[in-house]
Amino acid sequence: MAAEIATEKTFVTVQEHILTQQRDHPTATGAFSWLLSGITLAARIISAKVRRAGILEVLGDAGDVNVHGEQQQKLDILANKTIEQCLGYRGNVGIIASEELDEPKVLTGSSGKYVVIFDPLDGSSNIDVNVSVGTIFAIFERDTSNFNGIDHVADVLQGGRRQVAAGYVVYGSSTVLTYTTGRGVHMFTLDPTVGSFVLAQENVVMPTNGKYFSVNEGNWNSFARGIQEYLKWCKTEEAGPYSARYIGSLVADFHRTLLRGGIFLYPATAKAPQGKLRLMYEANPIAFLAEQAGGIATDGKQEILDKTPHSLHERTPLFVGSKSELARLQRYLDEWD
Ligand code: AFP
Repeated sequence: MAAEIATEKTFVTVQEHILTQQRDHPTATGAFSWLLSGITLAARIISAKVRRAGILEVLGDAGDVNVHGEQQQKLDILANKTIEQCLGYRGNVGIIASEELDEPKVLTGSSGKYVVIFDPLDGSSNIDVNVSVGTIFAIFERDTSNFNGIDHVADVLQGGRRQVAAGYVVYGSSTVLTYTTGRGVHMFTLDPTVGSFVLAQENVVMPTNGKYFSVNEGNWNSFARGIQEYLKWCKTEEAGPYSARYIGSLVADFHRTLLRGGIFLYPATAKAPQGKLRLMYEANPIAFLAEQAGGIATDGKQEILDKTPHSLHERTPLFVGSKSELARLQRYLDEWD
């Protein structure tokens, strides 16, 4: 009995999981696993910083310089730097691009075969009120075929279907990391006592339908008629009615949608006629995860993953969730177009 306990496997860390997944990959060299472990390291560091956000803020009240004589920085800038540093050491990340950087940044020369695009701290305006925030990332193989010799914007502008991995970290009541390399969606919880992400759920499947709709209804007046009619239907007896859930932090809203099903909508509005969310580091990675979990993401006209990007920071409407919900929404959009 004692021997059984000693050999029994009690948990799988994210590093082990990534290595196992890559081992089955015919051309794997280990470089990709090394890159992903850079992201998980950054996630642990950012998680620690987010957990101390209130404390850092108090220290910052003394002025711009804290009691240690250090310059106070906004948490999203710190998160950006953390990811940049963790990926910089890897040697195989050629270029990074992020919400916090105007232009893509070259980390290593031709040896860096990957491009990592990320939103370091999505929903950061929620930190002050202690609401969940997150990090979102998308990884591509570097494509220099469009390099114009001046900047690297063109060589990072790849369509969502070319992502080789994507994921997010939600800094919520616990810190959860979810990733895909195109072979299912896997979820890990950070065990703060040992500092490791431990496997919580393998091959996550989004429920085929769900009774939640998630949208900022403050923008109701500028929603297209099809969206309004769909949302009206969600509130009917025939629908259930559905329950409304909206956190205002994409990672947290998507995390719930992934686990519970339903639909998340951020349509075009008068204030954001192209939509508010960013294609390259919000919609694309979320769409890849949704598809791998059996859901779908569209902009109301086409699948997010089929969109051709035109600029690094471009915005898009985003509708993501259970396939049956998206199909119903599409019927309303088509009817009222
Ligand atoms: P912040 O990073 O400025 O907090 O924005 C968060 C976000 O990009 C995304 O995470 C939310 O889904 C969306 O904005 C919420 O936008 P509204 O406040 O307009 O509903």
